[in-house]
Order: sequence, then C-alpha cells, then structure tokens
Amino acid sequence: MYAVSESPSRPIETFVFMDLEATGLPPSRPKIAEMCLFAVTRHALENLQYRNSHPKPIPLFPRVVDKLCVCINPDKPFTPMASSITGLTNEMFSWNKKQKFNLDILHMMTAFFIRQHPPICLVAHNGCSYDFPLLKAELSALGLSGLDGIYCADTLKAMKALDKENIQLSQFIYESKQCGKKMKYGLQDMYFRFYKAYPPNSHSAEGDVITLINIFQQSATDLMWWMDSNARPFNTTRAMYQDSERLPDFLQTHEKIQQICPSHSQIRSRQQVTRRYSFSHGDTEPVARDWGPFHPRTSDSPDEINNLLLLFLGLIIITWIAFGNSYII
Ligand code: DCM
Ligand code: MG
Repeated sequence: MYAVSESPSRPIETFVFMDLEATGLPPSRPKIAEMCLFAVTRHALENLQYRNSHPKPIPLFPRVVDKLCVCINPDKPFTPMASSITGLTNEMFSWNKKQKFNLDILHMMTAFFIRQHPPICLVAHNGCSYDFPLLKAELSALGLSGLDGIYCADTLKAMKALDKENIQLSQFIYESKQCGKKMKYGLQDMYFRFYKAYPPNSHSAEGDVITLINIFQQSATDLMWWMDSNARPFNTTRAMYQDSERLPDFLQTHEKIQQICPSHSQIRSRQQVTRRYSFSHGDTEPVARDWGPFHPRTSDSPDEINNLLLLFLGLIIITWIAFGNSYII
C-alpha cells in the first residue's frame, strides 16, 4: 500500500499524455471506447522549438514521440451525449470487429511503458476525476491491481494550482480578471486562451492528447516542476466503480493471472504473447483465444510436453533393460 503523498523520488523523465473516450460519464459506469497515449520526454519539453508567429512564438509539437492509440469495443451502449460528442457508435465497433478491453491492453501498455525512460508519469486533463479512475476500473475488472511503478498527474489540478500561485499563467489570470469572467479550465477553453482558436478533433482520444500537449507546452517548465512533487502512484487511484459482473470469473482465476502476469512492470516475452493467437488456415483473424488470463497455463507449452514424453520414454527403456536382463539371467 502506498502512502497518498508518495511522489517520485527523482524528477519525472517521461510524461505519457493520455486521453480516454468512453460510453458516458459517471454514474453511468462508463466503459472505455478509445485510449491514446503519447510519450514525451522531459528533454523534449525542456528544449522546445518555436515557430515565430505574431503576437508571440508558438511552440512546435515535439518531434520525437512514442504513440499508442487503441479502439476498444466498450460492449455497452453509448449515452446519446457521449455518442454525439465523440461521433462513436456501438455499431462502428461491431462492424469493425473491435475487441473488448482485455489483457492485451495491459500487455500493450506495459510494452509501451518498458520502452520509456523512468520515472514515468501518466498525464491527463481532469485525470484524477475521470481517466485514471476509469482505467483503474477496467483493469480491476480483469483482476489487475493497476500499473506498477507508474505515476499519474492531473493537468487540470496542476493548472489551477499554478494559477493560484500566480506562476507563468499570470498573464491569463490578469486577462480573465480584466473581463470579470470566471476562469475556465476545460481542455478546449485552455487551448483557446493560448491559441485563440478552438482545437481540432475534440473528443477523439488522439485529438485531445494533441490538444493537451499543446497546452502543456505553454507552461511546460512549471507544470513539470509541479508534477515532480505532486504526481502520485497510479495504483493509489480508486476505481470509478467495481465491475461486479466479472468478479466471479476473476475470483476463480486470480492465481492464474498472477502466474501469467506476476509483475505488470515485466511483460512476457514476445514469443509468449504471440503464442496466444492461433490462426486457422487462410484466416487472417485471431481465433480460439484459449490462452488468456482466465485459462489454466499448465501443459500448453510444447517444451513441457516434450520433457514429459522424454521422461516417459526414459522410464520405458529403464524398465525394459531391467526386465530384459532378468529374463536373460
Ligand atoms: N462525456 C460525456 N458527456 C460529456 C462529456 C464527456 O458523456 N458532456 C464522456 C464521453 C467522452 C468521455 O466523457 O468520450 C471523455 O470526455 P472527453 O472527450 O472530454 O475527453
Ligand atoms: Mg477526450
């Protein structure tokens, strides 16, 4: 169990910007429909390049970025509002044969994180109230504790805190106070303050991540400094809800998941992951997913079967020699 205040012991090296699209808002127990992660290093954020445009230079989007964007069949109806703002429908996921949130998502995330320089921090706008608890709920439904060794931080909280301390964003506080307006911290509003236009591709996971990075770049130094002392372990996040429907499955198979995934900071070898898929002849789709977390992993390895056969053969030979010799004697 982590103490709530446990922030990274050294400066964060990789900021993984994340956005989730889902079937709705709490309390509708939303399910994830799209997930996008962009990993940007501290080095890139500390050495921004600028395009000279009036009235002030605009930071260029970092050039060296790892990206992971996944469509996930939410297997739950979108609320009309969620469908309307995201442009996503349940039919789209079934027509395109998209899979549900399953252990492969964790494998993808783990492989993605392993390639980043630690400490790693997930960054999401309003992440503490929406994205982090939602991701935790989906992971918990699979019987997984979370993302070991990964920190998380909320840009909405950070921007509010920095405003309060009157650092860097003071110019915008001044502007908004001038107009007598209340500060708005929504992703689109923040983008408008900096770029005087609304961001493209709002409410798509990738579009929102790009918008978030654009905003972050405007006060990167202060935001990184804030996150160094205010990021907390992702695993301290409380799940948005408990998926009671899948709990019995999980209870039966928890030990098997631990066998397959003893530590989430270590992904199984590529060989093992690919062995999960068996392709029927002439079929390009993965079939018979019987090597998942909810199935025993006892004698599925050809190596283990070979060893057993060799042992059996050895025993027969020894018996034959012993009995054969006794007959001769
Ligand atoms: N959402 C919603 N209704 C809103 C705003 C958001 O149902 N008025 C849900 C659907 C979105 C998810 O929240 O996919 C994430 O929001 P955003 O697109 O702002 O990241
Ligand atoms: Mg979004």
